[in-house]
Amino acid sequence: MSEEKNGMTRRDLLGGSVKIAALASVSGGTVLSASQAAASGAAGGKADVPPGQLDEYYGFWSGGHSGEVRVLGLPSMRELMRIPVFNRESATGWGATNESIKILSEGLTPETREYLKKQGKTTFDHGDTHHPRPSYTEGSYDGRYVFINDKANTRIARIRLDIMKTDKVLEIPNAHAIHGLRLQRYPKTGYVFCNSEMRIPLPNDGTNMKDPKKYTGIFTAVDGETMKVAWQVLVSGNLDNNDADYSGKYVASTCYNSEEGTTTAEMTASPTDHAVFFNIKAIEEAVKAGKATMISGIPVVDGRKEAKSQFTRYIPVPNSPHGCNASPDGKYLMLNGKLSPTVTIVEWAKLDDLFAGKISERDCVVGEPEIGLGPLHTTFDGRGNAYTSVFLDSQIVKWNVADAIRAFKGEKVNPIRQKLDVHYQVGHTNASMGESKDADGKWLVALCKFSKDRFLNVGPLKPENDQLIDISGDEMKLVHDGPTFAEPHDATIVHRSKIKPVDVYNPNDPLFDDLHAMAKADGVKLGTDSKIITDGNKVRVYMTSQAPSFSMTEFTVKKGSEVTVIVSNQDDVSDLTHGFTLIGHNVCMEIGPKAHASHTFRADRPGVWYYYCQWFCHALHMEMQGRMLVES
Ligand code: RUQ
Ligand code: CUA
Repeated sequence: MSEEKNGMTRRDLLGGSVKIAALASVSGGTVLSASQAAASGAAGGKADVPPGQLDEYYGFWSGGHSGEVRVLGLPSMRELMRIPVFNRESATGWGATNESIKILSEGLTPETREYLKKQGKTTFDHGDTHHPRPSYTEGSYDGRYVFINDKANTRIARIRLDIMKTDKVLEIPNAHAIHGLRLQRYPKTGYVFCNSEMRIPLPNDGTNMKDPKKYTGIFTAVDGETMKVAWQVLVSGNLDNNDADYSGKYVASTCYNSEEGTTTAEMTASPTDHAVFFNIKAIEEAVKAGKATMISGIPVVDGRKEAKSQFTRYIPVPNSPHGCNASPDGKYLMLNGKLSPTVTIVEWAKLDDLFAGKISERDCVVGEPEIGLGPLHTTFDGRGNAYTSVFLDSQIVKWNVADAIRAFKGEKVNPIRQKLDVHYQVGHTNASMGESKDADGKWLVALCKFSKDRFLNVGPLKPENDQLIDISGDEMKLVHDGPTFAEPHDATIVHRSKIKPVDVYNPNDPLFDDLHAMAKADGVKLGTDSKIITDGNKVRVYMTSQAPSFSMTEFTVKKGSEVTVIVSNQDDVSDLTHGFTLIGHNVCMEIGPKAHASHTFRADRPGVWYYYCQWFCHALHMEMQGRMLVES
């Protein structure tokens, strides 16, 4: 769209013939698709996005233990982008540039930073992402951010959707393994709710490890604007997934191991566990009144079962519930049984009476349909139907919520509408717009943990299988198999009208504040000047890039210098990213249009070292290079 706005596109730069060829392929593609659609029948045709056409939805995909987030287009299921988050990423230099190191390290606790420093590190090199959630205003996606958890190193991160880059990373103190992550929906995000999955002693400093009965779970609310922890609640049991209501009053978490054991046998001994419901206002008031205990500088209230507080209520749910999903009509919360074949339906509106002591916990349950073996997650079509992923049966089960509630009251109705086989062992499932009040019931993805025989064999490590299902009609139809690398747990599907990314960076974006300050102190006009500043042992090399050259094709430093290369991309053109790769020095970075990026390294190897642009930018891209001369 803004290709026009910028006047020139990468295709223009590459030459007119490419543009003509591209236009020809667009019209050719449209003709092809019409005939394909006719040939492939109702469901298949709709999933087909011909060459040159844009998808209708963005999909934000977790990358699991790859540590990243991926952006897919739906319904084509084409992978559009990878957003490095907790991982070290080669193409963009994420985790190595000064700007990304700052983002990855500034939110760590002092204790973690100290530990990493002793290992010669500034941050962790990996993460385990599960639940990507786009921010809300009044229950609708507002296109500002996506938030994501890191189970491996107890962190959360925020991705800015205008540039599709991570801008904040925060380690959660007092917690251990952030798994469940969901957002406040009303009035807006607002809080990012984070579940500590593992129970630990507090403080966790080696003094009180022996008795697991004294360990505790903890629930965290982070302010999504400031990315600072707002408050925490001590809880009983291991927190799993969570979700918030559509009124801003309550948030809930499923818990397994209410037994508080440490072995599998101990953890699954009891036929019932619970979901814990948090009263946001009661917690906020206690924190405001100074009634919270400060632990690691964070106000913490006691919401454990035995504390019988006004902060929490524990609703008993059959064995080890996992997924926790609020329905888009704002009325219900589905607690998925995992070891029980049931989904437990809680009505949010009953919680006022529960917290007031007028009714008991199980009075909030208005339905408990039997779905199949191993229900994990539920999503919605906005037409009153729920879709539950069933792990052991390898199925997506469509059921009607109103009928499930009638059946619970004793009426003879079967809420199950259809059971569709998926391939195989499905974890999360999510429908288009299904996590928001704008659920539109068009598409559903089933994120399968095993692909087995569905793809060409690539050795012992197989891809996962993300399947696309058309749910627009009465019957679910499987339309696409999508192999993915480790390991999308969850995905959120957002209509493209909600997301408005830019094409070119604002050169004065807060992301570049440190570079502007440094350049100012050096008397350099960032983005314009080419200058070498020598500051004792430190050398700062400021250069610009404009296709197809760097403003500096040679610079000389003394062996042992600590060199910082700062590159400012002057190209103001959509899709015109440059790179800076320095041979033999572990230096590689992306510099987007009008962006700045910097990398610091030690020049310890006398000789000639070439640097080059690694991002294809021009017919003379190969020639975009220069030399660093290191004097002995
Ligand atoms: S939760 S399926 Cu994080 Cu189910 Cu993975
Ligand atoms: Cu600049 Cu390739």
